[in-house]
Amino acid sequence: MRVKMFLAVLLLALVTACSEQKTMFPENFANPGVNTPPTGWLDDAAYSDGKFKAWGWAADNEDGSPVTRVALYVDNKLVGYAKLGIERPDVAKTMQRPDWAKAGWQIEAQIQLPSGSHKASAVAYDKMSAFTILSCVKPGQFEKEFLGK
Ligand SMILES: [Ca+2]
Repeated sequence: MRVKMFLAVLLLALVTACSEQKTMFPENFANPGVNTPPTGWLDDAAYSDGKFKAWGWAADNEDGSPVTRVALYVDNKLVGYAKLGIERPDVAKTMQRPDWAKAGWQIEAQIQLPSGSHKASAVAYDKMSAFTILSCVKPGQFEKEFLGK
């Protein structure tokens, strides 16, 4: 119970720390003609048996969820686009946006990586092609390190 509470508070703190994205909401409600880029998170990335996996969530103030596209990069090279629309009731609840319940995304891609450290990053796009490089690990960090084998 305490762990769940801690995780909920941690998630809220991380989300709140995305102050640049968060402060856009009230402005946008006041100016419905203004489009804002998506928000979200690269939760984790891993590599095993020649398969790269990454997952997270992304949602858009105007479009809700899922977003239009999430592109994944490894060592700054595009490896593919994530499967979208995965259920994330935790995001909808924490962000108080029922229309963000399908914000989850994930990707599995067969790629060859040498052993050692690699960096994954994800970019989410909305219908207007506004985009956000998703934070990972902590707000403002845009690359998730993982090991190639
Ligand atoms: Ca938008």
